[in-house]
Amino acid sequence: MLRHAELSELSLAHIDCDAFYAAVEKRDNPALRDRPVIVGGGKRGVVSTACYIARIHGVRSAMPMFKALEACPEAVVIKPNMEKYASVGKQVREMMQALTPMVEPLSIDEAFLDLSGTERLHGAPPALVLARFARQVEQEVGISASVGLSYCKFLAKVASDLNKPRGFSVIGKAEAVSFLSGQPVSLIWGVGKAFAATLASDGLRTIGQLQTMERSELMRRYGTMGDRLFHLSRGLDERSVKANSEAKSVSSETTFNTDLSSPDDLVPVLRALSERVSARLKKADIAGRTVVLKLKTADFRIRTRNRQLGDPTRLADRIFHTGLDMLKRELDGTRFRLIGIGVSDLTDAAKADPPDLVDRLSHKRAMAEGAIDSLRAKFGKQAVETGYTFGRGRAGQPQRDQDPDAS
Ligand code: DCP
Ligand code: MG
Repeated sequence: MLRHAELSELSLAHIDCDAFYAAVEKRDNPALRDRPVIVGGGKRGVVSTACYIARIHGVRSAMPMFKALEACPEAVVIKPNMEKYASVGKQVREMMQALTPMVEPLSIDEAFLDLSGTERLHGAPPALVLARFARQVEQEVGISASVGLSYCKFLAKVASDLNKPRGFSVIGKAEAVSFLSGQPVSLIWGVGKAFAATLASDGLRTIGQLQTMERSELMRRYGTMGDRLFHLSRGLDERSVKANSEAKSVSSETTFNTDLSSPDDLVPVLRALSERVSARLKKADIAGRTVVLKLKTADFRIRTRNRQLGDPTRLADRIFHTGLDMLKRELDGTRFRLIGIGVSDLTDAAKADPPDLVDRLSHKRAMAEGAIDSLRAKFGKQAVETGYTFGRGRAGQPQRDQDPDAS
C-alpha cells in the first residue's frame, strides 16, 4: 500500500528493471534463484551486473571480475547474452508503450513515461497503472522492475533508485526540496566524479548547500552547469518526455573490445561509422541537420555532443569532419568503450548539401563522394577506401556494430 498526498497528481515516471541481465538469467534457470549470480567476463573481464544476493557481498557493475570473485567466491558467473537481453528489453518497452505513447527509453532496461492525461483511458491514476505494470512485468516477463513517480524527470529517476529491487517510490512537490537538501551533489544529473570533486574543493558536498546559493553566483562559477545546479537542487526540471527520439535520428555506433583513447584508433572508426550513416541516409533519401557524436567512457558515462549545420547533409565527409571536430575536444586521455556518430533533425534530401556550399572545398569533396558512391555501387564497398580507413583492414572498421536507433 502506498500513501502520498499528491498521489493522484503525479504522472511522470521512471521505470528501471532490477539487476537486469542477472534477472533474465535467473528467469531462464530457476536453479539459480537463490544463488549469487554475476553476469560479465569475456574479454573485458568486468562485471556487467550482479544480482542482489551477490550485491550483499559487495559485487558491483564495472568491477573487475577477479575482485568480484574475491568478494563472493561462491558466485555463479555467466557470460552475457546480449541478443537475449535486447529482446527482453524490447518486450518490456512494448508493454510500456501500451500504457502511453509518451515513452522515452534511456537504455536497454529503463525509460521515462509521461502518463499525464491517461487517467480516463486507464480508468485509474498513474500510480495505480504503474503498480499494475510492475506486477504485469513480473508475471509476463518473469523479471522485476522498480518505479519512481514524481512531477519531473530528475526526481522520477532518483525515486526509481530509492527502493530497489521491486521498489515503488514517490517524490512529490511538497517534499522535493527537503528530500534533496540532505543528498550528495553527485545525485544531480550531469554531476560526474570530476565535477563532484571540483564542487567538493569549493566546499560544496550536499544539494542543501547549493539550495542556499544565488543563481548568479552558481553561474559565475560553473557556467551553464551552474544554472543546472541552481534549478535541479530546488527540484525545478522542465525537461519533457521525448517519445520516439530514436526514430528521429540515423546513427551507427560500435563498442570496442578494449577501451581506446588515441586518435589513431578512434578516427578511422569514426570515419567508417560516418560512411555507414551516410549510406543509410542516401538509401532512404533523407538528410540530417544536426550531427551527434556519442561516446561512452570506460566507466560507462555517456557523452553526447551535437552540432547544427548550416544546411542538412547526407554526405559522409561532412558528417565525419563535424564529428571529428567534436571528437578532438574530448580526446584528453579519457578511455572510451564506445563511439557513435549520427544525424538528427531529419529532412528529405532535396534541401541537403546545396551545390553553392559556402566552402568550395566541401563542394569538391561532395563531388568526389558522389564519384566514390558510384564506384562502390559498381564494384562493391571495398573498392574505394579513404585515407582514414585505408590499409587498416578490420582495425579501421567497427568491431562490433550496434545500431540501436536505426530508423
Ligand atoms: N550494464 C553493464 N555495465 C555497467 C552497467 C550496466 O553492462 N557498468 C548492463 C547490465 C545491466 C544493464 O546494463 O543489467 C542495466 O543497467 P542498470 O544500471 O539498470 O543495472 P541493473 O539493471 O543491472 O541493476 P539495477 O537494479 O541497479 O538497475
Ligand atoms: Mg536496471
